[in-house]
Amino acid sequence: MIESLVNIFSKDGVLTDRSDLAIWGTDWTRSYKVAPSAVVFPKKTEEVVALVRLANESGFCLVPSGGRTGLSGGAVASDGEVVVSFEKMNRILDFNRTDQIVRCESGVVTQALQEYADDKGMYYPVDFASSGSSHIGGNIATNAGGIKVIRYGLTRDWVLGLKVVTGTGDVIDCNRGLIKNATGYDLRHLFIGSEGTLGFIVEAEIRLAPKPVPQRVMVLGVNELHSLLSILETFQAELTLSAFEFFSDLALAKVLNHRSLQKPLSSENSFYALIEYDAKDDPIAFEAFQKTIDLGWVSDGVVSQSDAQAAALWSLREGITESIAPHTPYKNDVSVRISEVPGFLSDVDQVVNRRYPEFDVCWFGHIGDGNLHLNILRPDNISSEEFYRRCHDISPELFDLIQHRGGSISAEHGVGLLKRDFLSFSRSPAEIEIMRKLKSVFDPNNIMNPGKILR
Ligand code: 2HG
Ligand code: ZN
Repeated sequence: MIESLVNIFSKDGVLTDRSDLAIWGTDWTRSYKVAPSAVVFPKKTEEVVALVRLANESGFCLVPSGGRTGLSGGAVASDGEVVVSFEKMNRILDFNRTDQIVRCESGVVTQALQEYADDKGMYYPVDFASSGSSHIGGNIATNAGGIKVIRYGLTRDWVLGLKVVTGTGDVIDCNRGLIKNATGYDLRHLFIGSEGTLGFIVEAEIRLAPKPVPQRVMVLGVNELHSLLSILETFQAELTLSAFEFFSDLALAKVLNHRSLQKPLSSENSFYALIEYDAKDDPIAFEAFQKTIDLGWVSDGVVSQSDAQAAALWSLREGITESIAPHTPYKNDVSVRISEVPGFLSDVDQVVNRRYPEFDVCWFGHIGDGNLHLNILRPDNISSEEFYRRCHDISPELFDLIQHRGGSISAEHGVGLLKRDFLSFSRSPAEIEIMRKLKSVFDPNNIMNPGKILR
């Protein structure tokens, strides 16, 4: 197999050293066995096609790999697969100003796309803490969300075209940058969020937005979890928000310690809301702020006076994942519709207190999208394996609540390996059966990221 791979990618495009396999065979999850047999680095679509044909003929499996920042094990290779890294397919190919579309290869780093858009006087609004390393191909494969979804939507909303190599080695151009295209099934949307189980995304056409007006960031101290939604509604009633995030005092403490930062407020609060809005709306935002103080929902607040201060306030939220990483947390990325959030938060609070009494639980997330990140932190005296197993065993109780409220067990991180066995809490047997049939159409020999999403 290695010889055939070298024929396609030449010697320097195939890695088999144990240390390289350990790097490219995994993502940010740390709970799964990592055991690929090789890593390859295609430079063009033809090489991807040749690889897929070879894999079908020879019967080996492929795991697509982007920036490897995933949190659900979607890019983990545990069973002798060949990892296909797109980091050498990282060219931005062109920008059409009339269409406001940029065409790029899938290995372009999210931040590079954001900077390219900025250079062109435009804006790519999908943003998250891992923008500096995640790839646009990975974002598409997981339909990544992030911190601006409340205003700009998810990755799906910005993809106008996809070039894909399917699991059978066919190359298809989905939608070709069209805004309107009513010619039957939109295959583009099947690949968005498919986590590399149907084919390889090799190129994308991404719509850009006009540059936003200057933004302001406010951080508010909140004492009760259930006040968060009332605060959101108060602000949303008067102005358009670009973000509405929250984090708990434990999350804040971890970031302050990890990044050696100062507290944003002098008061102690159980929770914090981070709100971003157009700076020109300051008077309206200050009025809303006063209202939330008068109603007793907010105790204190701080507003950015400069871009640097706005970035400093954002780092309190964006630094959480890396700050808690040393605790190898068990991740939950769950969502319900907005109207269900208050009831859901109180349900979750009860489960957490009852089932995780000996674990610290770190609450944060995109509450404005109904999306909660619940990270259970591993105590030092429990091994990672034991901790993962215990949390996994408790998960169904949390997922029952989500099912009951019609929510999702994975809001934006994907199913991967972490949520695979729990898929039925969010998708019906009929849906799962259709998903299986779709998989067998695009990837009849099950060579594409096997074991992810579906067992
Ligand atoms: C975020 O919102 C990311 O910061 C990561 O989705 C969430 O670490 C997590 O659980
Ligand atoms: Zn998130």
